[in-house]
Amino acid sequence: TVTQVTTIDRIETLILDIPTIRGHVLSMATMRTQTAVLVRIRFSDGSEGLGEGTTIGGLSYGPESPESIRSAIDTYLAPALTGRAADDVNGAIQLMDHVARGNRIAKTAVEIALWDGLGKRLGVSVAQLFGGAVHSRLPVAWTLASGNSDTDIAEAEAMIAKGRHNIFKLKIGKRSVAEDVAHVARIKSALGDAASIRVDVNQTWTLADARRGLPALQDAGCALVEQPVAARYLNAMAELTRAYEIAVMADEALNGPEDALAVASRGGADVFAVKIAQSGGLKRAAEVVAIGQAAGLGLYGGTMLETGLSTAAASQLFATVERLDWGTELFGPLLLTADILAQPIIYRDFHVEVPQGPGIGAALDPDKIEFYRRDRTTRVAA
Ligand code: MUC
Ligand code: MG
Repeated sequence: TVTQVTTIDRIETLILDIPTIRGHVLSMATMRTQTAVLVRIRFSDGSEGLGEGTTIGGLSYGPESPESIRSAIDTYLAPALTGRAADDVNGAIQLMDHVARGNRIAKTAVEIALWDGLGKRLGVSVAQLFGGAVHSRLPVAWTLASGNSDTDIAEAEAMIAKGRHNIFKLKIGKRSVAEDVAHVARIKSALGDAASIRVDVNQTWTLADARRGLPALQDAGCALVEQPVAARYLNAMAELTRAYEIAVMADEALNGPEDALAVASRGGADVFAVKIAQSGGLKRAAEVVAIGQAAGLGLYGGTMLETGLSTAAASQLFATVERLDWGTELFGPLLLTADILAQPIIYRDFHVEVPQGPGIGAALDPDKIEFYRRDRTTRVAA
């Protein structure tokens, strides 16, 4: 008998633009839509795998844009992978690193689809492929970023009352340090002990700003500050980590395991925000987790504000991590006006539930895909 090896037949991409439920005001951009690059891999045995890559605010967050993600996949990654053995995920990861430098989000979107396909063919979850889930649900934060303190307080109170979130990340860095600290202090004093308050500066402060900002945030009851200064200023990150009790979290500084090692060995953070896309995929994210664990750092499951698809993928990986001391922020689908999954991700009792079922545990709603796809209008007009 001849055993047919299942191969990668086709790798298809699609761009979706989905409006957010409100303006999401970050130091570098205000988001009114989120753009997701979807990947669908068709395998020779008829099985399929789904993946997704997103960034935040076009090219303002990092070096990849939705358009570059799509073109990296279509032009370089897909042709290299087509025809290869479907189950050889490690081989695909190595080949992608060989044919393309960087482009971590693009590689992640493809890698997720490979894991998803493998899990579906084997009838097991992606968490199982990573050794098995040790959690069925994960604590989940919400980001307050309406741009207005009163709106943020009302939003947080509603979230607490609904039992949806009691961990809040405030986006700061757009206004002066003094104004930002006053904003954080107002929100913390309104919510009190009912909420854990953290901030994300998204690299905006100088070291001098941060030297004033961190102790003031600490006095205001803020528990953690994420990426206060530019990612490359590891000396400054290390100084801030040593100097104050408030926890310092590395986010943009963590582009994969090599960065994780550099940040950990330089003492550049108390906590790692682990993002599957910024890490360069689920496997690389697992390596970032391992380095954080080995260094005795706190861990947090980060997001690139993905739809339910990559939120499902991320939760599969984070479900395998023994301790996520700072929880997760896998709230991406809730910031969007539409969930593109046939069965939306479940948020309950201040947690996100890890989807069950084979692969990443997610299926698309075809009507939503049709409605939000970027090329819909051009196709209709043609
Ligand atoms: C970031 O920098 O952490 C995650 C949550 C959110 O609101 O924005 C992101 C990006
Ligand atoms: Mg961040």
